[in-house]
Amino acid sequence: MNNTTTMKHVLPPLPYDPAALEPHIDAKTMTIHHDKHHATYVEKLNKAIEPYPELEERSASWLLLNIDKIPEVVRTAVRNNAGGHVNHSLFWKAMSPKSKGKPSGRLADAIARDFGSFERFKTQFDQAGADLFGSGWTWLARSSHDGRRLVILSTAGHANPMVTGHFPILLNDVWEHAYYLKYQNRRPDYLHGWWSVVDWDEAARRFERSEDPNANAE
Ligand code: MN3
Repeated sequence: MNNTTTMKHVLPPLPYDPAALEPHIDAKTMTIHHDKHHATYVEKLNKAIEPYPELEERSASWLLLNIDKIPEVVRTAVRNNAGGHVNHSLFWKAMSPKSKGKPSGRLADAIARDFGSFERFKTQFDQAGADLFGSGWTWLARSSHDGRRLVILSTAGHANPMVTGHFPILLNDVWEHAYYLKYQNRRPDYLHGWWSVVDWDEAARRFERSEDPNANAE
């Protein structure tokens, strides 16, 4: 039976208008980023797993966490495109036009404890993003070891720190496609402006969920 029109993975809608994050992220960048880049990762992921019905039942994060179980011929495609899908799905939700500007509650306490202060955390996060060579992501994540402390990580391509036992709390896309139309080579300006659109309520919810060792990190 030919059932190839059934698509398992679906592009989630942007949770706000593409112009909602202006002036920090422009509408054209948001539209291309979501409607073209993210859409293509979803499309290519579905295509890669199409010959393997047993994989079509799996979530994108399951595919990343079990990459050694993926047939070798599609493993790279699954790693890159499931990673692109998971990371971008988190990224849209990590931002909001109604940013509170800083964390509150237990997440704020944990950031102060693990980085010294919120300002020091921001400086280190920006530095990680500026230092990342080529395309990748910068993360605030919670380690599953080291007293479950918060750490700043960078990953290349669409790698996700959940595969190394870290629960993502907050992430920034440092691929050029995330900022080049507006900022060109001025990546530090993009990183700086991005703080104005961080959804700290979402980060706080993820921090709470990270308390549960069995929580799905997707
Ligand atoms: Mn991107």
